[in-house]
Amino acid sequence: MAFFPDIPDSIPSEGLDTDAEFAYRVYDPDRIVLGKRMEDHLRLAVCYWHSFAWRGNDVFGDGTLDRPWLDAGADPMQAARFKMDVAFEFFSKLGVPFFCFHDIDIAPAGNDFAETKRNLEAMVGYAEEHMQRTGVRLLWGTSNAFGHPRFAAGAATNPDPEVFAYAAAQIKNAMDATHRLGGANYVLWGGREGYETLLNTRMRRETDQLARFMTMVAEYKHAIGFEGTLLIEPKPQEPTKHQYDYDCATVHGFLDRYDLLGEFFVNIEVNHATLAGHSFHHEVAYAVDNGIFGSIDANRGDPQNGWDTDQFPNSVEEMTLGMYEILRGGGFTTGGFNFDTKLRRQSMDRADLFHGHIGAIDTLAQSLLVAARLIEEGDLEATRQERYSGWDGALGRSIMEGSLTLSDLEEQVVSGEIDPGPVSGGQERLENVVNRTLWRSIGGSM
Ligand code: XUL
Ligand code: CO
Repeated sequence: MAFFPDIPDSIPSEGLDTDAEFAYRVYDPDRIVLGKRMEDHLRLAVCYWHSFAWRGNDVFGDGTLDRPWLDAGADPMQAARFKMDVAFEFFSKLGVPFFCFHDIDIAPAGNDFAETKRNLEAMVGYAEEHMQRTGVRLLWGTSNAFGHPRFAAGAATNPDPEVFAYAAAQIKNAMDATHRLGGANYVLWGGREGYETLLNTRMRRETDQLARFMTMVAEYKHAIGFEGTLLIEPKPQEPTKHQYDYDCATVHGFLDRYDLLGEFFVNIEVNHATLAGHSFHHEVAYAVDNGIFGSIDANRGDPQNGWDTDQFPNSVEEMTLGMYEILRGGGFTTGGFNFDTKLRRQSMDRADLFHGHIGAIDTLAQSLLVAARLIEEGDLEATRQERYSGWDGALGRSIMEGSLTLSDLEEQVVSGEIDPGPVSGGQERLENVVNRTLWRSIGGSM
C-alpha cells in the first residue's frame, strides 16, 4: 500500500510553464550540460535520517510529522521494514538516483551489540532487494557515533579507550554495510569529536586519537577492498562547542599532519560552511584547490540565526557560486549532492516532503545551468587569468622558482626598475557578470 498515494509514480520534467505541483521545471535528467547529462552532473541523493527517521521534534516540542513507523509499541524490525518501504517509494517517485543513511536510520538497536549487528545485516539485505527493484543506488553510508549517551564525550576522541573501541566496532559494521550495498562513498561526521570545555580536555591527545581512528578506517577500507571514497564532513560546532573538523582548511591541515592526504576527502555542507564564517563557495574552492574535494550536503541555514536549520536550498545565487567552483574543478567523481534537509516542523502534510525536494532539485538544476554558462562564456576565468598574468612573466617565475632573495628584490626596487601601481580588482563588474547571467536564466532562456 502506497504511503504517498496522491503523488504520481514519477515526477515528470515539464519545463517552466507547467502548472503541475509535482513536476520539475528545470531539472531534466537527460538534458546535456557541458557534454554531460544533468543527472550525472548533480548525482542527487535523499537522506534517510531527516526524511524518515525524524518526527519533527525540536528542543521545545514533540514530533509533528506523520511517521507512523516511529510510533512506540511497534515491533522494531517490522517498523524498520515499513520505514524502508516508504523511503524507497519516496526515492523512486522523486526519481533521484541515490540515497544516504546512518546505520541506526535503517536498523533498530538490539539488546546487545551482537543483536544490533544482526539487525543491521538483515536490513541491509532488505535494502539490497529494494535497490535491485528500483535501481536506486547508495551515495554514502555512515554511522551515528554521536547520538547515544556513551558518545557524550566523543567517539574516537573520548577520554575512555573503551568508547573508542565501541565506535570502532560500530563503524566497521557500517563500512561493511556500505561496501555490501555498493556505496560510492563512506562519510565520517564527527558530531561529538570536539570539546565542551577546555578545562577538562587534552586537545592534542584527542586529535592524536582521531588520527589513529581515521588511519584504522583507511586501513579497513583497503582490507575489505572498498573502492568508494572516504569523506570527512567538516562542521565548526553544534553539538559540541568546538568541533575538531572545523572547516575544510582545518581538515586539510589534520590530514596533512597525520599523513592521511589522499585517503580522505571532504563532504562539504552548505550551512556548515556558513556556520564556520565562510561562504559555501569558499569551502568548495578551498577543497578543489587543495585536492580534497569530495561531495556536498546541499542544505542551507537561515541568515538570521546561528544554528543548523538544515533547510532545503532555494538560493540559485548561492548554489551557482558553489557549482561554478565544482565545475571548474572538473565536477564530481564519486560525490554528489545529498539533501541533508529537514522539513519545517509545521510542514506536516505528506506532500511537503516532495515539495521540499522538488524545489531544491530545481534550484540545483538552475544553478548548474547558470554556472555552466559562466564557464562557457569564460569572462570570470579570463579576468582571473589576466589578474595573475605577471606571475607568468620573468619576475614572477624567478620569484617562485626561488632564484631571487629579499636583497635582490630590494635592489630592483631601489633602482626604480620595479615600481608597481595599484590595479582595480573589478569586483563590481564581476558581480554584474554573475547577476546578468542569473537574470538571463529567468524566463527559461538557458
Ligand atoms: C549534522 C550532519 C550529519 C551528517 C551525517 O550536522 O550534517 O547529518 O551529514 O552524519
Ligand atoms: Co550533513
